[in-house]
Amino acid sequence: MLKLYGFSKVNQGAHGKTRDLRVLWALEEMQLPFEIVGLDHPAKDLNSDAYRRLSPFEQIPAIDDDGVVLTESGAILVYLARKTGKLMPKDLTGEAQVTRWCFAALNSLELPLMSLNMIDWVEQDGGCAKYRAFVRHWAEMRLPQLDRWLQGREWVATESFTVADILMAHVLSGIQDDALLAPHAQVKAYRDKCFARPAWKRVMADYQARVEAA
Ligand SMILES: N[C@@H](CCC(=O)N[C@@H](CS)C(=O)NCC(=O)O)C(=O)O
Repeated sequence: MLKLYGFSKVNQGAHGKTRDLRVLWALEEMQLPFEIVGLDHPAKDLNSDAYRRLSPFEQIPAIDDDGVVLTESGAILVYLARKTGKLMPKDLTGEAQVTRWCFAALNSLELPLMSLNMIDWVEQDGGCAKYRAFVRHWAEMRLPQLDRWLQGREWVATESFTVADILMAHVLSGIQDDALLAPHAQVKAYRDKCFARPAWKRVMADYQARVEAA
């Protein structure tokens, strides 16, 4: 049985946003049976020798699928899609488009959006104003570009919902400043459409009931 290492307890700020949700969402969409191994972040469960052997950076998520051990949410989702034949086309061209948009989500979008959040987490007194303005401009460039790409498209990579949409929607959910997203109607509508999926709602309800906020 596939094991997913996810949080059983995590700090309040990260609760409901953690990357194990990407894998949980994919598993729910795919209706693939699995068991959750819950780790307590404040109790340092991620820093044990046993967990480090699975996850070199001591992070969530990780999977152990009968001996296939993987970390990195993007790699896990592509593996699950190939294993099940779901949420990704089976032909090389379709698979390449999905891979392209997985990388776009985790690199071109997540990097500036996450960097902006990090500045705001640590910087309360405006001391990094110049750096923050630079990073915000970086984030601001990507969103209209994505908005343009989404015009006339239902999903980001192919005509059907794929694992790339899970990653893209989850990355976009990290936007903390509504003003950043507001001008980009296509991106907002796309994000809302992804999170309206019944599989996501089931996953989130289970997460809220199961994962403790510290
Ligand atoms: N690139 C990794 C990032 C994983 C990651 O940042 N995980 C966070 C939770 S969302 C984590 O485990 N943080 C705990 C820590 O670093 O101590 C992925 O996409 O899976």
